[in-house]
Amino acid sequence: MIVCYIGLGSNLDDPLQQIRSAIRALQQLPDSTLTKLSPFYWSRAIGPDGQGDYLNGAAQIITTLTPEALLDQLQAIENSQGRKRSERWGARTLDLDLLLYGDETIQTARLTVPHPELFNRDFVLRPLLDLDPDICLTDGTKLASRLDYTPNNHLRVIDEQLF
Ligand code: ROI
Repeated sequence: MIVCYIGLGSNLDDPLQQIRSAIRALQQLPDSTLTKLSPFYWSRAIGPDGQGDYLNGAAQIITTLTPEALLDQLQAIENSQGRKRSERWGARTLDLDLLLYGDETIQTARLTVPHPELFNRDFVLRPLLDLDPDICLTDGTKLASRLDYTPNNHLRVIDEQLF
């Protein structure tokens, strides 16, 4: 069993409902168990102006799926919730990013793990650290040591119940 972390984000078509439905889908992933969910935050969009705020959080799962099989599952969930990949950095109904897959480093055409933007985004790092404050990369980098250096996207923890 491998411990994995998945980033969730939505800023279109009722983000609260998008994330609720994504959580239900993650609970039903084959050969996997959803073990923890972070608090969720509203965050200012990185990308073209005029987008609404994003709802962001993270999930911990344990799985026997390979990284590619897990990615296929995550993309199927995104697609089933109407994900379109049109504009780069444009608004989106649902984004599910494979952030960490055990302590593996993966570099293929489809997949870069650890996620390349991990250190640049507080809306990814903050929820990840909520799940595990001691989390480290294989090279020994403590993720907690990087939070002060990420740009501020003005995270506000949400009041609503998601799960
Ligand atoms: N901005 C925020 N705040 N949260 C996201 O999840 C997010 N995802 C993206 C881009 C368009 C880069 N901007 C984002 O893919």
